[in-house]
Amino acid sequence: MSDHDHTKARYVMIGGFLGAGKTTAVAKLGRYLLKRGLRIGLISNDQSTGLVDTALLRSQGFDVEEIAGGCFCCRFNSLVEAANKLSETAKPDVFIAEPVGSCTDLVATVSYPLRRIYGDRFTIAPLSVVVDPERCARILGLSKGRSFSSKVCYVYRKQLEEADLIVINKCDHVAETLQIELSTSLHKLYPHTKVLTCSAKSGDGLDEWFACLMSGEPVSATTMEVDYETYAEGEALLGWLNGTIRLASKQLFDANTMLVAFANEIRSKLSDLDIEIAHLKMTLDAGDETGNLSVVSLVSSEEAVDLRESLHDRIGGGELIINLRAEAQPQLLCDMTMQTLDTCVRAGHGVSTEIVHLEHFRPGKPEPTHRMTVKS
Ligand SMILES: Nc1nc2c(ncn2[C@@H]2O[C@H](COP(=O)(O)OP(=O)(O)OP(=O)(O)O)[C@@H](O)[C@H]2O)c(=O)[nH]1
Ligand SMILES: [Mg+2]
Repeated sequence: MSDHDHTKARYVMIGGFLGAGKTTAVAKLGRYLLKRGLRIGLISNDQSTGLVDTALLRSQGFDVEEIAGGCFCCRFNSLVEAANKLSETAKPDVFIAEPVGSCTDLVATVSYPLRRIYGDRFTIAPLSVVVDPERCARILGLSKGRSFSSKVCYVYRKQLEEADLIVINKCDHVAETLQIELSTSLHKLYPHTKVLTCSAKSGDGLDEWFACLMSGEPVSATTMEVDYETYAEGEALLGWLNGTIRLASKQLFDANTMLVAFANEIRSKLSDLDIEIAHLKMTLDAGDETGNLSVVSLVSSEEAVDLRESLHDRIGGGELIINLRAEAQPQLLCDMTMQTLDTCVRAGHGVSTEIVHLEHFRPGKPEPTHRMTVKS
């Protein structure tokens, strides 16, 4: 921490594909910095509103500003406004920002512009790109299994290419042989990029990564070439569904079991249609004074559902947030999810449902506010 410039706030961006473990890492980094006496401000981001990540981080006691309705690069001014807003209240020493998981070209569209325009206020940390080892191994062709089509993989590879730090996450979950194989491949493909290995869940390897974030410099000697047509098409192959649904029941029910069953049913339906899930995440907030949530995640049609947080008691209702991103038509995702909600939650658990907010779409073509190259 000795290199930390106390006159300027540090801007840390934790990128990586959908479901890689960014939010889990953001929460860990937040706690790591708080323990060291630094003030932090968190910024979450999505193409739409009703965000699981914001709900999850707030439930853990963090102050979070949310930029909804577009990615950081396209809403650069909102990013600066969010930072200003946090500066008025929390006065952070460190901003931790999580960009949308289907976004790339963040160095040219966010890091450089921040440094050029607001260099008197921010120091920019190296850009981390977090990877899920199983997803990454499939995309690099090291292992078999359902993956995405080539244009989605283009976006994935561009994320890796621009990273200052590639962070192989979830090492508690995969065999060491896979970690080594992946690390060797990534070193070969991106020889100038530092490759780290960690588990955001267990905490292994995080100190080394976080120390790099606080003292390291961005590397990026050249600007990455990006074909914005392919990028836009790749991003738009992913369908997005964001829904907020009010649940109520005359009888108390076990929300944890219900959410897991609901997620399993969605997985099985999408799997039958040969659709790959990028990330299905849901929170159920009972709205009681404990602030506890039930949270589930599913990061591939081939993975198991992860109950990340549990409600301690049975509940009589609450607010369910659903964020689903998968390579499929948004309308299909929406119809299938609502139908499953109906059979699995309403009929299966005797819970009534009321839609508060529901939208499904494909992300629009990225049109960055700024795009600055090394030489500009
Ligand atoms: N086993 C294991 N699971 C992890 C680890 N880090 C994250 N996860 C799980 O991976 C899933 C996705 O984690 P998130 O932190 O929400 O991922 P994200 O990158 O923020 O996802 P998006 O915001 O949708 O792009 C959740 O089920 C997490 O519990 C890890 O180190 N080990
Ligand atoms: Mg996240």
